[in-house]
Amino acid sequence: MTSAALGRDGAVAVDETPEGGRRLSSAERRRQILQAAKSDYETLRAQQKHFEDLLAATESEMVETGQAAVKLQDLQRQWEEHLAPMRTTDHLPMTNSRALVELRKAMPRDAILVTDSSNPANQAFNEFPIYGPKTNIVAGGMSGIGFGVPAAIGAQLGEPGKQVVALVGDGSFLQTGTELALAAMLDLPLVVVVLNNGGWEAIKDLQINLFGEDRKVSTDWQRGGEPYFAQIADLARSLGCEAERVEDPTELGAAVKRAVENQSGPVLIEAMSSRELPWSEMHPTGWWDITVPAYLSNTREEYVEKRGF
Ligand SMILES: Cc1ncc(C[n+]2csc(CCOP(=O)(O)OP(=O)(O)O)c2C)c(N)n1
Ligand SMILES: [Mg+2]
Repeated sequence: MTSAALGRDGAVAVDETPEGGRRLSSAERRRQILQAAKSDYETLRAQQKHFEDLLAATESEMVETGQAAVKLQDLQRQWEEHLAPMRTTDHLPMTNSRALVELRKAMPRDAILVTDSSNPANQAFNEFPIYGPKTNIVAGGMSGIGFGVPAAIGAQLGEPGKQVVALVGDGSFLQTGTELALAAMLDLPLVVVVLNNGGWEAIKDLQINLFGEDRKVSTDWQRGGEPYFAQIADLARSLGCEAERVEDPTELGAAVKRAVENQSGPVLIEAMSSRELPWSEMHPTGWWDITVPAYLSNTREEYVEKRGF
């Protein structure tokens, strides 16, 4: 018996078994396996198509019979119920959900909302009703902090007849907020609402939830052991904007209305918002895929379970 070999030139030596039966060369075996896999794949694709057709037929039946609308209304009701406690609370500092409710009530219906990144943007995405096309500009999946103010300046220049409102976190504002100098020079009647919670709260909450309370790093701004807050309204005034700070959520709507009425130049509202869990937590609607190291075994197990794969 000689052994089968695939030569460098691709030539295959075929062995004979002692009984004289022909043994397959490794290339032939590989070919057979690939052929079988291909045929399995084709069967699966055919089944997938079959189920897709069934699903589409069921969905259109649900739309035609009105069941889909009923289901959507029910989901919407559940969502509103879930949001209600954080939307209606008078807790100080105010929750983002409450701020969004007050902002929506005070903003003209056709105003353009420009969001930045982090919790203010993600919560607006999930919680803030948008009534018409082209009235919400977002940073998209890249979600780079600092998008909001420059994008809002562009939107206000592009749509001089509409009110543009930027909604920005303090950490995001500190990246590009100095561009308000340009808005002041151009007398743009832009409104900027900054939710100031003294830190990079979304990242802080992530650090706490995934790694533990003792693993906050640089996100919970402090100076001399005390919480640190940038004086955002003062900074805006120094650049030539009108500005006010609001601490009580019941006063936010009136402040936004004043800002919208003031068409002589940019107005900034600094709304002091929650920096501690659970008040600072956004309502999760998806999965932020941040790996938990194996040495945090309990947290990791929970993470893997919630991730679902
Ligand atoms: C350019 C860039 N750097 C870092 C990040 C990561 N990041 C996402 S949210 C966030 C914190 C933003 O803080 P803030 O705007 O104050 O919102 P908060 O989470 O406090 O509500 C950071 C640093 C990012 N999205 N983009
Ligand atoms: Mg912040």
